[in-house]
Amino acid sequence: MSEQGTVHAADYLQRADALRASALAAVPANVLEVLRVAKRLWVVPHERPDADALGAALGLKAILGQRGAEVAVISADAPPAVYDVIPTIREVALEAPDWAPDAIVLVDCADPRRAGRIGDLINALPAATPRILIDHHVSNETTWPLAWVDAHAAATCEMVSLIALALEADLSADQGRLATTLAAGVIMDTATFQHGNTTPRTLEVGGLLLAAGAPISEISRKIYRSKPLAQVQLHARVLASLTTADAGRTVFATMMLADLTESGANLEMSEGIVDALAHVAEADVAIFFKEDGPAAARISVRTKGDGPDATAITGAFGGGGHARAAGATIERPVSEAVALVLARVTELRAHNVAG
Ligand SMILES: [Mn+2]
Repeated sequence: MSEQGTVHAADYLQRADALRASALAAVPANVLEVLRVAKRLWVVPHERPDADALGAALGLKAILGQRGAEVAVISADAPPAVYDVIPTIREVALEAPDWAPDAIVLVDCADPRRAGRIGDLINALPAATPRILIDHHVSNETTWPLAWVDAHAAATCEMVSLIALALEADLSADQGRLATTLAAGVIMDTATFQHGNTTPRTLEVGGLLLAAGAPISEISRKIYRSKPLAQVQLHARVLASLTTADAGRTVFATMMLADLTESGANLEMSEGIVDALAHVAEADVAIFFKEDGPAAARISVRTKGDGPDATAITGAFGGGGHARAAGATIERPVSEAVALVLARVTELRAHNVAG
């Protein structure tokens, strides 16, 4: 009987050997070569980083660290407290180190603009500094020559796990802490292997990380089923604003900044609300509107079944994401953003019927 959270060395080595050939086939050779030779790297997640961006960045730090490289993980925003589930989360820096990198790696996004103020630092580096991109977003249209974009990967952490195998790194290192770091991202982006983005390879990587010491069940509970009281109260308040449109096929809710202050919650505690909206069985589009100042709203969109492509909804407002989960920022007050986005969804539904 195997126990989660402990390293099962023989099982791990067998699984690593079984997956290595497909890892080597998947990771572009030019990306792998730069990762092999770089001695000092900056690894940068997108702004407002989630467990996949943080896990991928910190996982790469540990993997390249095994090869003797010095790696700084630099984030525009501090990691939300819920991601303390990642054992090395304190290694995230909010400022660049005093040394220049000989390569940078941008993870879980398409463009330095998504990395906020750290993206500006990347753009200011000498043009000769190699820039690597590792991402799984279908909306990624990068022109960087050193890019590995795999829209079939469930998570960037799935891709980084394959990079580890290709570089012959030990995913079971540090009593399973590295495996835990990468598993956090896979669990985040698949909702613990529940989303349709989960492939046989995702489960193989999950099995590999489990054998390497990741406590899958405990990570999932900490990310998805453990919340402070103020957060549950915030969710109750926001879900009370639930409204339907398009004859019930669209559900949406709004969160004003006053909802945060009055429930004693913070912005990161709104995580998960859009997924609760998506629970409505009769709806195939769920939209969560968050007030982001007097003239800005952030939207998170989930779609299912015959609902339109989520990136077709958010793309109209300069956003991006995946077919079933996407987001955007709209420079309008929430009430105007609601009207604009609902009109866009109705228009896409009409187009689907016509097309
Ligand atoms: Mn991701």
